[in-house]
Amino acid sequence: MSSSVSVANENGVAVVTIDNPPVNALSFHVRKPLYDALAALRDDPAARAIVIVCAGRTFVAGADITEFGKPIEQPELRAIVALLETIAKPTVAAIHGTALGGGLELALGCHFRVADAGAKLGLPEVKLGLLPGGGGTVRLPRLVGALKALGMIVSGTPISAGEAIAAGLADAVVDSNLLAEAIRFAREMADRGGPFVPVRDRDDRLAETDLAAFDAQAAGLAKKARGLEAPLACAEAVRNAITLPFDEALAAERLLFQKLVSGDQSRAQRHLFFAEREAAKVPGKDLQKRRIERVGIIGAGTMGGGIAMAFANGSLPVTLLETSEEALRRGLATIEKNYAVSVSRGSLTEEAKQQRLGLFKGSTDYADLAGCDLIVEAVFEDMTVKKEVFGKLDAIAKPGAILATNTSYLDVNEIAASTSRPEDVLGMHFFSPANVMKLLEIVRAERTAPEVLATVADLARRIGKVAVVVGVCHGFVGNRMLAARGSENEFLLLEGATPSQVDKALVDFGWPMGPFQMGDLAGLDIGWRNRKARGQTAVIADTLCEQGHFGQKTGRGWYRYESGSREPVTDSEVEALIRAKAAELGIGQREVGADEIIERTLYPLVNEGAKILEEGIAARASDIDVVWVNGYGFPIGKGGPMFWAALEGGPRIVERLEHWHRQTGRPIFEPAPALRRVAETRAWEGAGAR
Ligand code: T1G
Repeated sequence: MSSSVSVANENGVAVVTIDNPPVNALSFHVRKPLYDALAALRDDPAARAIVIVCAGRTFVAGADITEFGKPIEQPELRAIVALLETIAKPTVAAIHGTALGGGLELALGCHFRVADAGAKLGLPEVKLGLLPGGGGTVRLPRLVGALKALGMIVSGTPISAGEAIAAGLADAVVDSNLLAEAIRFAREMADRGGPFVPVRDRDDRLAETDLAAFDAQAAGLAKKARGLEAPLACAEAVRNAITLPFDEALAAERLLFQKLVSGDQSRAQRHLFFAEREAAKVPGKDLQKRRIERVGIIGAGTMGGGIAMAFANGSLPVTLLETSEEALRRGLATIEKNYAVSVSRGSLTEEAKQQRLGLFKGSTDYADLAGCDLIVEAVFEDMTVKKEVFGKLDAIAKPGAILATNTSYLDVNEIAASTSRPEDVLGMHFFSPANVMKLLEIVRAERTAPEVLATVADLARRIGKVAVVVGVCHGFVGNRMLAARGSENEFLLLEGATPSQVDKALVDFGWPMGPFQMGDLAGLDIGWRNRKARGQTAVIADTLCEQGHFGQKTGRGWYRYESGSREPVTDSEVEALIRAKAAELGIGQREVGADEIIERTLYPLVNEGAKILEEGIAARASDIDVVWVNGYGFPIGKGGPMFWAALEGGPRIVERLEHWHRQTGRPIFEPAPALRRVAETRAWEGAGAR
């Protein structure tokens, strides 16, 4: 036996235990002994039945993602599943935790699946730009039907044990003693006697498929793929399960998998999987994380209310502080309305809504925050106001409480320095709506203690956020790079592009929407206020704001919006305004192509990321990718700006930046030294600060 796979015999039932922390991934050092053990047990008369179970916190959570892109060592998962299906005696998968990907495919190779009540079962490969490559696209439809399988595989969303038994994926669900119950189940099956039909030979659920309905659902899902190949391949593979004999469908799945796994999109999405986990790691040995059991939020406006909901959604009691009873009432009413909308949409039960609302306590007295372990301020974005708040917090917060500012731009060092406890101060930059957006920039000030960072990074996971530790500068990582991405927008318009041409170029690249539509959504007045505060101008946007056109909220901005509609409609008056401004400035008009738009928006984005790396504001290039994919909608199939830049090729980006620098003389196009280094080494690692 090996340390990863062991076999015991429980009165005639063989128990095969997989032990490969942390998630029992099907690494080669698991697959080989597992195959050998099953081959031996197949012919072992002392084993009347076989149970496969996992040690640790979860059943097999998938193939070992770190093995992709390297030569495959035999036996592959497919061979193990094929072997399982030659076993005549009953085989049972005992599932706890998350049976995902190759883990669920292993379980599908068994005759039966017994799941712990808290278990989840799913095929999330699409999130890695893949499809189930161990037979899942051909076996799952045979148990749950093609339409249910299509939804599970294209979404990648796991289902609960209860849903699994209702769908026909699990054969029993137990509340406790999973292994004992699975052994008992296996023994009962052996006593009952066979034959035991392997999943591959079960066609009953497939026979009922309405192919037209399947194709209609698949077409609807394809519309949401937004340039991603994996969702389409998933649907094709499941359709093959319906229309082709098993072995042909299995062979087709293999070909589709091989194409995806070697493609850039899957490499990009696998890069993001590990990048997200790296970004939340805080360097430092044995950091003593602090207990966070009660959170205080100052400010019940849009951000404060959203932040409060984010913590309540993570089951943390929240004290919400406002300056007046009226403001507090308004804030709490908005929170209740938001939860009510979720209930009406079916994404939250009424019971869960009441449970979460029960976690809120309102107050207008700072003294009520004295018991909080973490206090986050989300007051007006003004340094004087922030310092006043932190002065009060310094006076009332208990020793060891973590004090966080939600500022988007202000200097967290300056805020920390205004307290007697700078080591307990940091930034927690949420993105609006804070109860929805995944990204949380954890802003590390100069004196923030490492265990404070580690505590907040851990807390971020608890409330379902994707955390990235960033340094202090204007706009930290995301918003600083956003400014770089948008710095040429008006120049492009003045030279001849229209807002819809710029937006289309970026949407065709894979963004959910372009910068002008995004501006209308967020409100043009926000940028206008920021520009005025910094003494900056934008000839066209400022004019729109002076005319009171702030975007969707006023019905007009870069586009027009029919009442009640969010659909942007080209506004001829805006285009006339752009032409008039260009004429005033003596700027000649010309065709501006999509390639130029990408070069003048996304190459400065990458260049600013390179500067951020050099300055140590981000520890890794992959951290920057995590920020942009989770906070700004950078297409996941391109892996984030820095991963994409490596695909584009540093030399080409440098060459084009130099071209636009010569054309315009604007510093935004001056290639950063780190970018030049990447152009030489083709890798960001080591491109940071020397
Ligand atoms: N392979 C390798 N490492 C993995 C891994 C995997 N499948 N899953 C997790 N890890 C590492 C992770 O990088 C981290 O490492 C540690 O385990 C803890 O993970 C053939 C082709 C299971 C829900 O997509 O969704 O099967 O940072 O921090 O929050 O058809 O991990 O500690 O060094 O995420 O408790 C399909 C991916 C693979 C599941 C646990 N399976 N994993 O979440 O811990 S492809 C998946 C997860 C496949 C087959 C196909 C989550 C989790 P480190 P964690 P967690």
